[in-house]
Amino acid sequence: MPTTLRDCLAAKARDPSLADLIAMVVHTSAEISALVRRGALGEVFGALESQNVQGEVQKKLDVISNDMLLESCGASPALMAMASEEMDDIHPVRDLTPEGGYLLLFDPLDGSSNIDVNVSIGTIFSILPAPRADTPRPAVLADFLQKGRAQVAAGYVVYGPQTTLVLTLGDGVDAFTLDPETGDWLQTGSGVTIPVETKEYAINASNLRHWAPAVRGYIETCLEGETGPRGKNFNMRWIASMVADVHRIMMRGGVFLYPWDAREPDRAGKLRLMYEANPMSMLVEQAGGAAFDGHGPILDAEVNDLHQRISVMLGSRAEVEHLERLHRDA
Ligand code: P6P
Repeated sequence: MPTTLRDCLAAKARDPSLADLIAMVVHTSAEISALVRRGALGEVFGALESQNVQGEVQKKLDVISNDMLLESCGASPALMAMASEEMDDIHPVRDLTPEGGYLLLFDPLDGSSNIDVNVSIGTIFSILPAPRADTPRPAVLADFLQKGRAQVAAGYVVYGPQTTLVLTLGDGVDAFTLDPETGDWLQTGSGVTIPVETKEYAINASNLRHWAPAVRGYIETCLEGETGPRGKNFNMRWIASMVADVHRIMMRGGVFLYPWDAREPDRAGKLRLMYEANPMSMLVEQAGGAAFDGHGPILDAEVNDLHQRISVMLGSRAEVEHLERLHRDA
């Protein structure tokens, strides 16, 4: 009999209120999955007039899934505040206390540009410890500005042919698949590990002319194949949905790159640190991989802003270490 998510959380989460919060996020993801599956039948397609803090047009389902997470997770007693890609400011839930608690950050629907064309998308979440406050006070933005290494849990739910949760509480990575007949989350992966070597990379190759020399040189040597300096042929995949591209890497290895590029020279990268790169990097490191921002480990990146961007190169450890050497020698 497969292990259920609840049993796994009971065994791995030292704090039952952390298990409760994760269970709430995952339960809501199952509800989001049901909306995604209905697609055009559910009148949730299309874009709104509004833009998010990133300046991106918001899809109806972006905002709907964001509001679903706000409403459901707010009931979790240890949750002090939330932050989301879809909200400019933090969302305080209850006052900080001497006992501490948790801060929840999420990208409610990553890859949402793929919603209307039936390509896998997903929810990414990160859980940070809430500061302890001797005198109760609402959480403030500065409470969120913690390095990725401080996360107590991270995960994503990919809405694809299966609805799958990949989760870490800092003690390895487990995978669970939603049984559409019973609504149960059943364990389908335990101690998930990323192969150290790979022959597969994921990058938006149309940006080649904008990349820094180290990245351009890396891709060009991959393209030279077995007759070139890498001595092996590579394959390329790009789904343009981070949660789907990273899931492939978690399951079979590979390296994912969304590096700095010259289109936005003052911006470190396209992807967001707090609720995309940090949770994915925790999962990747816990699975034996590596995650690099062009200077050092993503999980050690300085945090200055809730919505700051970062350059992302993550996946199979040997391939990321090769990229680190190229950047060091550039
Ligand atoms: P591009 C989706 O919008 C996203 O934030 C990530 O999920 C994805 O990896 C990336 O952007 C795709 O970006 O420039 O290839 O469309």
